[in-house]
Amino acid sequence: DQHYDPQALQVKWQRRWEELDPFRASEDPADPRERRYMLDMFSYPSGDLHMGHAEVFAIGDVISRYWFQRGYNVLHPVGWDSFGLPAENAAIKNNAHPAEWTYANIETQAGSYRRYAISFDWSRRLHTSDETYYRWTQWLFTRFFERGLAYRKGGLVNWCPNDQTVLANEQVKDGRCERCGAEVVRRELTQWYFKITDYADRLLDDMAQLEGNWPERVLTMQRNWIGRSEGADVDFVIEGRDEPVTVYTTRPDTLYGATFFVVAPDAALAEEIVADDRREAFEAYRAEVSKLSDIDRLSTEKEKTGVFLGRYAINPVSGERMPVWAADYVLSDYGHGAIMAVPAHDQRDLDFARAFDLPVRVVVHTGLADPGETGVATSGDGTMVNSGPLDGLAKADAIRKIIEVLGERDTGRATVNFRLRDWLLSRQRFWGCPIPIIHCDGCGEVPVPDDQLPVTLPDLRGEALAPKGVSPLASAEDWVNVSCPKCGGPARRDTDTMDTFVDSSWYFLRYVDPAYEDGPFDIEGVRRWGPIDQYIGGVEHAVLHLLYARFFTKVLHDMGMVDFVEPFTRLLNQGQVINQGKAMSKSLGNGVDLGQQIDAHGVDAVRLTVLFAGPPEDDIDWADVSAAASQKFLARAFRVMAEAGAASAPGVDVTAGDVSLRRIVHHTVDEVTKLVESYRFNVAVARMMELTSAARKAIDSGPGAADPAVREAAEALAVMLSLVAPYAAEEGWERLGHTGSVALAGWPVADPALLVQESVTCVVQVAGKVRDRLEVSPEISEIDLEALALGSEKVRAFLSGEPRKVIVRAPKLVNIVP
Ligand code: ANZ
Ligand code: ZN
Repeated sequence: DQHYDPQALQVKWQRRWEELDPFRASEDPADPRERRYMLDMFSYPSGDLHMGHAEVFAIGDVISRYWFQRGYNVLHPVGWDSFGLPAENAAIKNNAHPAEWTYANIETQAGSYRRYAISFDWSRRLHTSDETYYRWTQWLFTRFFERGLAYRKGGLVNWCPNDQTVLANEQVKDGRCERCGAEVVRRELTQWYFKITDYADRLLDDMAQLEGNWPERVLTMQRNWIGRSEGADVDFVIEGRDEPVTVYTTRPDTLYGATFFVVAPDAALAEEIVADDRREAFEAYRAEVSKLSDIDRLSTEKEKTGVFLGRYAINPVSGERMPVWAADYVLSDYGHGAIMAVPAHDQRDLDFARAFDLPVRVVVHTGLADPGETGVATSGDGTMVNSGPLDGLAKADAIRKIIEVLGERDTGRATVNFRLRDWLLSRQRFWGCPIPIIHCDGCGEVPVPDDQLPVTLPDLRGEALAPKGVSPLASAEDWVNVSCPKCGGPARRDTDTMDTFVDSSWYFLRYVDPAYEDGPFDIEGVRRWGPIDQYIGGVEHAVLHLLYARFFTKVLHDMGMVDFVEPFTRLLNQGQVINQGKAMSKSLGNGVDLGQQIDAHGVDAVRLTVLFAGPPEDDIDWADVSAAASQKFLARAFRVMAEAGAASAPGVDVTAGDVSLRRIVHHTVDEVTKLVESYRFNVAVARMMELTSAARKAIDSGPGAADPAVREAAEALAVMLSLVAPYAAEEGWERLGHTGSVALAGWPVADPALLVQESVTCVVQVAGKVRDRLEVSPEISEIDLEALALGSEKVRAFLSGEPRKVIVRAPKLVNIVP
């Protein structure tokens, strides 16, 4: 029976793979194979796998299976990022425990991964919500705490009113909660932070290692997020205040153009210096501003607002008195929360100056019209004017000079600023890793001793988990009240849980041995396997997970626990699967269900469709592709393998096979190898399709199914196809008379002798009569062919001087009109 029945093959081969277990990474020290570590971003168990998973895991699987075929010792593990809000919300709704929902979904997804034939090493499976895992998340937190890298501070934080929890800056997208879309508000809270800002320079500098191996747009996004800027701190005396106030500026060269001074309304300084008769107006203004997000405040479109504080600052070089204002476009947590305003050369300052009738003074002559009249600030380079000792200088020289002048008087210095803020990690939700800290009135923040980890979650369920603005853990009195590990006195556990991005910041290290008990990960094992050779996932993690994981790796490097500083050597961002030109969504009703696609066309056809649709980075519009056509191709490929298998046995002398088919086979192998290496899977699939057609033709109207070249073609096809369509490939391989999994058959090698171009015969005519026959390459260019024909002795004998016309039809014909 040569009929291709995908569903029957799925049942058969899933069972066989359980027995064969072909994808287990070897830890045998005597194993001579080179190691490779392949990782797909692990999934959140929110339900069954969807089309997005179908794409990312198909891509990762091709690479991983290719490495297996090439004889590497491959680590390709699977796990779940299994703490998080959706489980908790489901538990509240169904009066259940989040673990029930979570682990049920994990089982569903595990079954789907198996069905989808991903080459995982199932023996290394992990879940971040397991006690055996989060014990070590807590252990790492404690180490960070000891190193001063985890600390608590009060301040304004982002609060999602819907999820009733704080969010990290990275989780706020355009002023909204990255998860639920609710508008984020600001709240004054004391929270735990990781001191990622200590690593800002290294996070930036080490990107040099990633250049060319990570998508440029991810590097750019991280660079912008870290936001290194070079400038100067300048000290201004405020009349009536002893201590001068420092501002950060990237344009110290424009110091003589400063005409007013602005303080963030929410900065302590504003409150402190506001004059008595301005206090009422100021406080009303501050209350208004507290409702705004940073995005609103920084928007250049927003109308400028502010209040005069009734005080004056003194320009340290010109001695000029400048009014001090409070305005929302200055943020309290960037630089020093105060600025010198240079309206002529900064657009926001200019907008503000025009709104409140403040002076505009040009200090950089650019040749453009006066900003005071046009309303357009001139921020480019030019020649300094109205600037005392700076007059006549260009920007770079003026910056150097003014820093020198300020330095002599000790009123300023060159400095570097970062946009990056510390990572707020506390969450007021239940289903996460408890923060292993005990608060004692006498001893302060005391970490739970390592031998008492993990601090497990109290047993709460259903209604008890409903968001109340404080962590549900706080209501578990028995759990909260403990004795201080230091003094034994009464103390309370920290009741917040960690951001789930903490869990995913180190999971890739745990995979080496998820059952490891002597630390968060097996240091020796990570030395053998790390860093990850290829990581694959969505671009939505560009400044979230990927930044955090890089930070953790650097800290662990400093602790002497890993010997690399970058965890992911290569990164690939897959595109999205969309439908009818739009992201799939319930409201649009354009969702495509992975399970239904698989039921209709089979796993192989779905995988092939995803890979054939285009380069892995591009979006796939499901309306433009055809899983039915993929299924038809697979049926054709399967028939070739089955017919070849029925007509000959393994081990035939292929050198006796039909040469023209053999050339095609070896060309295909050569090309598919290069295409897979460069991740052009869609073109690789196209080549496999061409090989299938060539083999079909050889069977039907060539040397026939028994020809050794047909077997050679079918065997190469089975191995190459195993990357894309594992079920059809396995069955084909078996039909071809082989035992064991095709996944480990070994990648075919192209014979260089068969890659040499065949020659074709070119006929050269003079005045319509054949005068010579030339053996030429089928790829010869028209110019080369013409030169060759005109150079022929036999042809020249019929020509007297320059021909009137030469018609070239490469590679077969040259027609010369004398
Ligand atoms: C004077 C000046 C003149 C500025 C000029 C710019 C152009 P980046 O590059 O993002 O670091 N700034 C400083 N602290 C601020 C804060 N807390 N809130 C809002 N703005 C702040 O931006 C640095 C520039 O942003 C600084 O340089 C300052 O304005 C402003 F022609 O100082 B500048
Ligand atoms: Zn104590």
